[in-house]
Amino acid sequence: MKPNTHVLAFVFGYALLGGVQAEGGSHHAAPSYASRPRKAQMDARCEQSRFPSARRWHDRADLRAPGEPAAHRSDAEAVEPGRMVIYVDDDAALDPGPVDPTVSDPAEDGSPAHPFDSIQKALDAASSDDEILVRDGVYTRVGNKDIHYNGTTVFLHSEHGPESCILDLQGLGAGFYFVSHETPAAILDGFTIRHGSYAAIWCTYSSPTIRNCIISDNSNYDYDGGGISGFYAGPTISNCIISGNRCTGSNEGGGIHVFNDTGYEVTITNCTIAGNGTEYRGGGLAISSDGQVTIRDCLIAGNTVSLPSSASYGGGGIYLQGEGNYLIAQCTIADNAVVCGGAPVGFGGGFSSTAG
Ligand SMILES: [Ca+2]
Ligand SMILES: [Ca+2]
Repeated sequence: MKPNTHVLAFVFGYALLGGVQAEGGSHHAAPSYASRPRKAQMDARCEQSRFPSARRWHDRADLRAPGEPAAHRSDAEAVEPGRMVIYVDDDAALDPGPVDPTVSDPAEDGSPAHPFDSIQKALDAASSDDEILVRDGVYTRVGNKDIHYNGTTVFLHSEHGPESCILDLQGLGAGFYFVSHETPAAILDGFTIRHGSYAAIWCTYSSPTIRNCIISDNSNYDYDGGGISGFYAGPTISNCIISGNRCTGSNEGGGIHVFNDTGYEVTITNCTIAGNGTEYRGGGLAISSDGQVTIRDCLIAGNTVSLPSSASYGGGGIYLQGEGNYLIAQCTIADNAVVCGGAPVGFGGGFSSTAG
């Protein structure tokens, strides 16, 4: 990261009503979770596998050719037969402690009949190319928070989307940690993650794919990024709602914060980033990048920088800095604010940038 010598190159928006509407007009499609008609396929594969143990049911060496990009995995239909599917459910029929991952089916092995009752157990049992399917329900407590991907490229997804599969962090900790050099092939798909006290998702030296998620009402009192916090990270975030998250003190990026260097690529598409806040800068999102940053087809609205003093920090909606290449296209940036004591102050209600 080169030191940024630019002095407020340009400022868009208004103190109270951010008015920037970037190229392409006001198009915004509400995020939706596309139902995927593949349960029958997966069940058939599971029957074939018969789940003899919690690990290593198949030789999966043939799943992907060497060097083949993992992008095809965004198409669930492209998941090849033989991929191991590991099931998670914390109120399955044989679970003696529903919604309590510390009281488990003694025969739990990740099979449809004996699913794990925490997501971490499934990840610990998974190989990189495995798929983890999380049944409907509310997930709490150990193993269903502070979850580590372990450097795998697991495709972890809910069965019916974020409205039906909720990680409630109960004000203690974070949801997911991508801290083991995960790549975009590590996919998190279709969860609500709420009430975290240490952001919902951390990406450190990692660049996962996060899609079809609702990340709401999380906070971060210790670091940047109330909802998603990225440090030397290049996450791909799509079809997500990031709302009601906040960080306090001198931390920036109420909804999303990413800091990175050259070589990283941040992509945020078709997301709603609304009602997030900070006391510093970047109420909705704050990005400091020397890499490539693309923000496209997003609604960034109703985010706030609430300054404790009259110091001039900006970017109620977006705050950008760094030497990176930024593309913001087809986004609506509206009704963001920078306020102090309830009065509009600072600069860049909608959008503030010192990016070079
Ligand atoms: Ca249980
Ligand atoms: Ca369930």
